[in-house]
Order: sequence, then C-alpha cells, then structure tokens
Amino acid sequence: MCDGNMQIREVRPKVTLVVRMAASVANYDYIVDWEFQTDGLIRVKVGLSGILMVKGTPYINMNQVNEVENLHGTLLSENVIGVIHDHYITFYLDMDVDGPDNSFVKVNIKRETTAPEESPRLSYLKAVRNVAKTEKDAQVKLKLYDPSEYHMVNPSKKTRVGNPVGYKLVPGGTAASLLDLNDPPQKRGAFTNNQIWVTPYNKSEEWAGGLFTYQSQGDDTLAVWSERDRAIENKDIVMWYTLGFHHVPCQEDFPIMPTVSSSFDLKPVNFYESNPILNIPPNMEKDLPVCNAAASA
Ligand SMILES: [Cu+2]
Repeated sequence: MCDGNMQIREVRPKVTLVVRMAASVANYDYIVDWEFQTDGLIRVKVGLSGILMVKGTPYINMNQVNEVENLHGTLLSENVIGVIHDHYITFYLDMDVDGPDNSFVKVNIKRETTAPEESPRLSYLKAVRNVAKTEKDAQVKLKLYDPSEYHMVNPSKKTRVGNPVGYKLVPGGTAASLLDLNDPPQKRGAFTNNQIWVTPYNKSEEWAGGLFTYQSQGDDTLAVWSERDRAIENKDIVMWYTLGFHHVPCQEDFPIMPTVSSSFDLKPVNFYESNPILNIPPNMEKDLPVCNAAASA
C-alpha cells in the first residue's frame, strides 16, 4: 500500500484461536467461545439460540388485549405468548496471574474539581486504587456514572517500571436481576445479586447456584459462601463474573431464535512490558491460510 512517500511494508493480521463449547440447557442452546488473541486479550462470547419459552393464550390478535402489560410477554402468533424472562451465565474464573497469589483491585475513576479561579478547567479525572481486603469489598454492581476498572494483579510481581502485573475484567453488555431478593427463584439464583464476586479458592465452591439448584432453598449459593466475608488479599482467589440478558421476546424469535450474543474481556493490564504484538514476526504470504470458497464447495 502506498500513500505518497509513506510505505507500509508489513502487517500483522489478527489471528484468534477460538475454543468453542455448546451446551443445550432445557429449551436453549448456549454457545460459549473463548477467543485467545495475539495481543494477550481473551474475549469470552456467549451466544443464545434455541426454542423460545412460550405459553398458550386465547388471544389471536393484539386488538383483543386491553392491558398489554398483563400479557407479561409478546403475542408471537395466534394463541402463543413468548414470556418475559432473563438469562444469566456465571463464569468461574480461577485466576492465577503470574502465580497463585493474587489481589483484586477496583480502580475507581473519579472526578476532581478545581478550586474557584484555579484554572479555566472545572474538572478532571483521577484513578483511585482500592485493594479488596475481604469478599464484601469485591462485590460489584456495575454503575455507568461511578465507573471502575477491575484488575486482578499479582502484587509481588512488578514490571520494569514498577506496576504490578495484572489482567483486567472488562464487562460488556449485561443485565441485572430485578426480582425481589427474597423471591424464591432469586434466592436460588442469588449469584446474580452482583455482577462480580471474588472468593478465596475452595475446592467445594465450584457451582454458583450450589450443587442442587432446583428445589433448593438457596442455602448453597455463591451469595451464602461469600457472606462469610473471608480475606482475599494476596491469596489464591477466584473471580466470578455473571453475564445477563433480559429477554422480551419478539416475533422474529419464534419459533426458533436468531442468536443473541454478548461478551466480556480479560485484558492484560501492565502484564507485558509493552504492546506484545510488536514482538511477533510479520506473516508472509506463504504463512497465511488459504481460504478458497471454490475449493471447499
Ligand atoms: Cu431468552
């Protein structure tokens, strides 16, 4: 490629290793992709497809419905309502960033205001690091106007200039439960009460909803374990991230849903001394995979 005197002589095409798992859970199929990228980013994607949960109704047209909210869903076809529901997928992230003993750090981004007449500027930003000492310090409800970064660091491993090596959790589109905390399904699904939890590693604490979720009283969930408020600083710790979807069905979701997806990232934060891609040799044409539609047809 040429632009005047500037010549770009080499490029590094994005290369991603995708590890895919698909789970059929009741009426849905969940496609989970772990994407390992050359810049150290791990992107975790979830795709939802399958067959919608529906209920029967005497209605065959919306002109028969007086109170639309009382449908608690959408009329998808004659005599079929797709009911409003949520999906939550909790990721058990047994982090070991450059060794087993890690700390969870909330890097809170705050507004500083200038003193009167100090500057033409009225406000600027600063980042306040809060190292979580116990489990309750690490329970996070996401807030757009009180933002933080969520770092998992190894406090005893430093970069050349002295930053602790780490990976950060970067949430993407997600959802939080609106049910009453004491509602039986919410007690069983209490792992959705926060989007992030951090617990000390414990072999018996592996499933966020407990071993027997259905028909349980919600007495064996992540929320119950974390109530002990154990120490988590500079220890072998587990981060839990819950990705959620609210689902108000629409006619296109019936009878089989197009895939709905979201993701979150695990991204290096001072883990490398500089951009790791710069150390990767360029790909030559002979190294590239041959993608030929005609050959595979
Ligand atoms: Cu759904």
